[in-house]
This record gives sequence, structure tokens and C-alpha cells, in this order.
Amino acid sequence: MIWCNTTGPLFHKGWYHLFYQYNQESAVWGNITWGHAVSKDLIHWFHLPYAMVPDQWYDVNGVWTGSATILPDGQIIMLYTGDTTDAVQVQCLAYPANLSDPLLIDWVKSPSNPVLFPPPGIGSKDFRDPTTAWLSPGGDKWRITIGSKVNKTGISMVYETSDFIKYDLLDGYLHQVAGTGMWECIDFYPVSLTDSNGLDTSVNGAGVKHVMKASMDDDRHDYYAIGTYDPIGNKWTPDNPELDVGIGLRYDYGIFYASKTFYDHDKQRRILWGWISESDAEGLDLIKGWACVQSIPRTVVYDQKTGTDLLQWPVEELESLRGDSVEADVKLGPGSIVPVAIDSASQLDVEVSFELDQGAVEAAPEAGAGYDCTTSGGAANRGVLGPFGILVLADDNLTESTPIYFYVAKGPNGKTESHFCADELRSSQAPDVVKTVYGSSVPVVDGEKFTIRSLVDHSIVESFAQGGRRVITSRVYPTKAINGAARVFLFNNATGASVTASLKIWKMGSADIRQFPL
Ligand code: DQQ
Repeated sequence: MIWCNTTGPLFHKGWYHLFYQYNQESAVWGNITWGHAVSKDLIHWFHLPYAMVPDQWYDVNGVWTGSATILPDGQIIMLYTGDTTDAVQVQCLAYPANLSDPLLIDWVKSPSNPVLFPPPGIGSKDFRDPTTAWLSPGGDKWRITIGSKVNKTGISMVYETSDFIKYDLLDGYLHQVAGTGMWECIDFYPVSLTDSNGLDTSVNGAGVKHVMKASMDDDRHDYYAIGTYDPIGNKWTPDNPELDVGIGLRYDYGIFYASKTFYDHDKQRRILWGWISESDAEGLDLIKGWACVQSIPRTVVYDQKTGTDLLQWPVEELESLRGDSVEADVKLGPGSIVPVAIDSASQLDVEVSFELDQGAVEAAPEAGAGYDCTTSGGAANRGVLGPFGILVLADDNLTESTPIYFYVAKGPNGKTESHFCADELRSSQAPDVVKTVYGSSVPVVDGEKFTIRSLVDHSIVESFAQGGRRVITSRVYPTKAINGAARVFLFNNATGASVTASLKIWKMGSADIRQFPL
């Protein structure tokens, strides 16, 4: 079986609902059905019967990605893409058969389906993944956006509706970016500039900006940009055109795709889920019989310190899985590797902060300008002011390890630029594993230490730098650094500076996942 992207997440009557693209027949993509799981706390999960299967002419080739909208009267509208008998992408409407059922077990596909066909000028295979709807300016209609492309320009089309059955295509595009190709799984939502809570999808006005995210089919990464939404002109404008959708910031610099947020009105937060695929060979997935996982749910807020980023952070419920902990304060001279006194380190929550010796930073010559994690050759390559960080999923002899680290470069103007990277190059001795060095530059605001939080779960490492300003998810497949043999180290591979590390690690319990019936 394969678990692909999150679709239509929502909160209803005390339960979080996760739907996902699912192939029950094989560990490769195909036969896409909506899997369905529910949880009261995002930690204890129950698998329910499939919510929707490909059984109609308009979705027989797959019940693809969709989004939920909760109307003011409590009705739930589920819009999704169906792939028809002729492989045309159409939009379809579904709703729960019984709203009073907290588990929303039965779903009804509307007799009016499909409710939208590709409009003139749009390819029949380039029309998918409707968003959650938001209220039109008059408050009496709803809008959704759907991704597509025209030639190589990625576009976001907007439809307006009052009943979710008949739609008008609005003039122009909400946004477009040349050269970015097909936009999948668009997400469009407001963030508060001043508050730490999330916002429901229809909120707009003073103190609010809008995030546009699109999943780039060409490079399989989720890109976002922050900007301003003008509902009258039906236009969204990025704050910084150089950081536009598809060419600027990513949610995650590792493996993370086709993500989706929803507003959790119970806890007033916006939660993001992403699809983490495998980086070993497809043949191995077929042998093990499954592929892909969902990310730990993350809250998303605007980064008030930089004004240019989002902050993603694991939901607080995750902390209920924390068990025994270890703390350490360590000074790491240049070229040092220090083991942390923890064994069986295959399920961890790691929080660590680093202070770089300020005198050394000032004394350092120009070094590392133009550094790029992805072409750097990884943590083994030493510079004056980095790399320094942690090694997770390491064995005692360091035959396998995955460094999560910072690298500080100093430019000709004396200014430093920080980078946050994850290096899979020595993560596994297994053959047929793609090993990458991931990462990006990361703003480190005056007065901030360098901080990492890493969630380690056997083959998954989700790492958050600077409170979630940058995130990197890795899939690694250690053969030695497993279960009881997995260790953690602190390291400083800089040649010209000491680093003081302050660390706390919790061993983590497992999420509880059970089959229906409850
Ligand atoms: N996968 C879904 C589509 C979506 C794509 C089909 C994302 O709806 O565009 O399984 O990878």
C-alpha cells in the first residue's frame, strides 16, 4: 500500500479527520482512494473505512486531492478532483451522509457531479486539487482556487459559487509565475501579523497577510510566499517578487510534498500536514509492501521577527509522547565530536541550541561566501565557522550517521550568513538509497542562538531551525544505527571557532494507531 498526500483535513465534533491519497493494492501510486483516519489528539489514531473509492465514471481513475470547507451552519463541503474514464480531471462535490456522526464514516458523492470541467484553454490533465473555500467580499458567495498551467506558467484560477454546484470562473488569475510549470495542491490562507493563533480561511483585513503555497509538479517541492490578497481585484501579490511562489521559499527543504493546511477552530490554530515519500528504490517498497508517511502535524504562523517567513512547529500534543530525557551543556572545540549519554536513540525529540564564539566570528576571515548546503559535499567539509550541529541515527563507530547542522559563512562585507543543512551522505550502508544534502540559508535574527529541534523516528528525521523558520525532512535507512544501537552526538567541525551547545533530548513513545472498529 502507499499513503500519499493529505486531502481534506478537518476538525468535527471533537475529532481530527485525516484523509489521504491511498492505493490499497500496491506500494506504488495508482487506484487512488481516500483513506480516512481520526484522532482526538493527533496522537491516538483510528483507521476508518475508506471515505471514497473510485467507483463513478467521473472518478474511476482516481479520487484525487480535495479540501474541506465548513460552512457557518456546520455543513461540510468536500470538493475533490476526479480522474474520469477518459482521464480528464474534473472537480466533484461530496458531503457527509450524517453530520451528527462525529466520525463522518459515510460520504455521499453529489448527483450533480462533476461540478467543474477544465475551462477553455486549460489542458484536460492540468486541472486539479481545489482549495478550501473562502467567503467572497459580499459574504454571500464562496471562492475556491484550482491550480493549472498555461505553457510553462503556473497559474491559480478562481471560481465563485453560492451552492458548490454551479460556478463562475473569475477573470484573470489569482496569481501566476512564469517558468514554474503545473501547480498542484494550491493552499491559500490568511496569517495574523500580530497574534500567535491561526486564522480561519475567510479572514482578511488589517493585520492579515495571505500565504499562497503551490506544489511544483516539475521539481516536487512545496513553495510558499507571503503577500496581500485583494478580493475586489481577485489578485494576490507577493511581498517580494524575488521570493515568489515556486522560486522562493519552501515549507521544507527535504522530502515533503503536496501538503495542506486546515484551520483547527477548536484550538484556533492552522495545522499543516505533508506527504513524506521514500528515498529508497521503488522495488524495495514493493518488497516491504508499503511506502510513504505523513509528516508530524505542524502549526503554521507568520514569523513576526523576520516578517518574511513562516514558522512551522510540531503540534504541542506531540510532547505527550516524551519520556526519559537527558540534558547536556558542552563546549565543543574546533573539530570535536562528543557522544550524548543516550542509547536506543531511534525515537527522539531533540532540542539543542548553539552559541558560536563571538570573538572567533569577528576574527574570522572572509570564508564560505556562496555556501550552498546542497552542493557543499556535506558535514565532512570543514569551514572556519562551521559546520556544527548534531549527528542523529548514528552508530557507536560512526559508520552511519545523519548530521543536522549549521554552517556560517562570512562575506566580503564582514557580514555572516547562516545555513541550515541535513546530510544523508553517510546515513546508510544500504544499497539503492538516494542520499542527498538538503538545506537552505536561514535568517538568524540578532540576539538569537542557533537552534535545532529534530524529531527522529527510525527512518524519518524532521528538523526545525530557528523555531521553525526553516524545516528539513529526511528519509534515511540506517542498517547499523537502528533501535538499541542508535546514538546521538554533538559535533563542531569548524576549524576556527568553538561552539557552546545546550541540549535536551527526550526518548519518544510511539503514536497509537489502531484499526476500525474502535
Ligand atoms: N497527487 C494527487 C493529485 C495531486 C497529486 C493524485 C500530488 O490530486 O495533484 O493522487 O502529487
